[in-house]
Amino acid sequence: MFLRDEDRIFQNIYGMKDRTLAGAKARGLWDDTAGIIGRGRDAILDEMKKSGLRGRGGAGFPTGLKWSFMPKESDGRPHYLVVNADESEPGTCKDREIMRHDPHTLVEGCLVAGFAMGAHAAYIYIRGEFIREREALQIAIDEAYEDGLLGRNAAKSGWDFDVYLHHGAGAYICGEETALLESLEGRKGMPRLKPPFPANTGLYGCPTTVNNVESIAVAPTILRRGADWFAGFGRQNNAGTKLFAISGHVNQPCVVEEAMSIPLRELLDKHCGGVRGGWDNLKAVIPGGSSVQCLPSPVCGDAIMDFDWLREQKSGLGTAAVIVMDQSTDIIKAIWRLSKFYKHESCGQCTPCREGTGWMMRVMDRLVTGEAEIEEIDMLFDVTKQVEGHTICALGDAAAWPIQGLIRHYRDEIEDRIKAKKTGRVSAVAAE
Ligand code: L3W
Ligand code: SF4
Repeated sequence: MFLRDEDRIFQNIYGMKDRTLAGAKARGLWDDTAGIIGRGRDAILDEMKKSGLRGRGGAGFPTGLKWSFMPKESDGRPHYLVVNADESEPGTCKDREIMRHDPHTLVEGCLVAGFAMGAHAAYIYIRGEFIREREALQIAIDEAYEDGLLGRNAAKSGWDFDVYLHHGAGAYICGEETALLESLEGRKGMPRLKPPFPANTGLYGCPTTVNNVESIAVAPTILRRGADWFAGFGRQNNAGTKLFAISGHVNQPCVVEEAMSIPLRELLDKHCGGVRGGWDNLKAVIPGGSSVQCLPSPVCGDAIMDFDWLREQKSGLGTAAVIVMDQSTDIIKAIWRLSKFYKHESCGQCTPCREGTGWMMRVMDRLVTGEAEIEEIDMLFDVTKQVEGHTICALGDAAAWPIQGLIRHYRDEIEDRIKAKKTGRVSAVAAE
């Protein structure tokens, strides 16, 4: 069964309705926010844990649990909520739609989440290229202040709360939570070692929770409609509704909110008009942004779009950006392009990533043109294993995993290209 319209949290994701405060209120947002806050911090944390919401930015960490890491007793340091709106994962454009068309879901979410973690301020760190989204969000923040929903005694809740918008400058690594904090503090965006986790030592050395836009924006509706309602969608440990951003070789690319654990095939057929040229024309799908292994077409037929099913396939839900590739795709070149991206975006701070991303890209250069030796395939796989798990942040893993997926599922294609090149059967594929 597909998600019913009335069960969609984002009622204006396509911008067909009024995105102003008046429109947001008409859709039920900001309805008795003071009442939600009046339940108290522990009750909100319990409800969020019970809902089963897992972080929507890529890692899938339980949101209620994360909020509960914030110290309960004050040691004099302010607490901060930081919203990661630096949406830069290739293929990912779901948070953009929230901020562009339904910004009050996020602004109200900041107040509710901020209260639950004892914060009086939220910083929203928005991707620098998101000019229109920044404008829409700032308008929503200004409207909320004018209406008494932010500031002193926000929404008449008795809680003082401010929201600040800060824009990035185009570095993918600033989407990594600790690099984001560095950047927010005015330094170069380079990840910090964890632990300490931000909940203990975050922004300006104070307790901080960094959450993805979608994770925060869904919170008020969960608290209004109840944890059981949200947990009723999806499978155990994979609860709720989820925004999927589907791009590539489908007839109608889109962003859509669906129930977690929807079969991939249903997602593509119902919302995207199916794969271009039909299901039999499918070659591969990257189901969770660029930082996971792809699924080859025989696996796609059974694919369930949630954290656990995709993890079992050594892939991942990541940001739920679904990149569909049909038979016309040069899969080696597609993955090579990602290698080039990660090489470019590595901050260079740790050796396995700085050197490894360069190594991987250079071998991928030769695989694309077929100029590599067969033995280099295993060597490349070995390099990915040297990078994976040996770096300060997840960018190293993210660079390694797509290549591992390529070798795992398309070794024959790589070998065929190398052999064909040696026998002069193919001309070199131009590397852009
Ligand atoms: C306190 C502990 N806090 C974990 C917190 C931690 C973080 C969250 C998840 O993201 C993923 C990667 C890709 N005490 C804690 C704790 N936390 N243990 O929980 O932490 P972690 O380390 O599992 O993941 P991460 O490094 O935050 C990496 C995915 O993100 N990815 C996606 C990028 C997405 C974009 C975008 O455009 N939206 O850039 C890229 O790699 O799948 O698994 O908050 O502090 N004991
Ligand atoms: Fe920087 Fe890469 Fe190390 Fe992350 S893994 S800290 S991006 S060098």
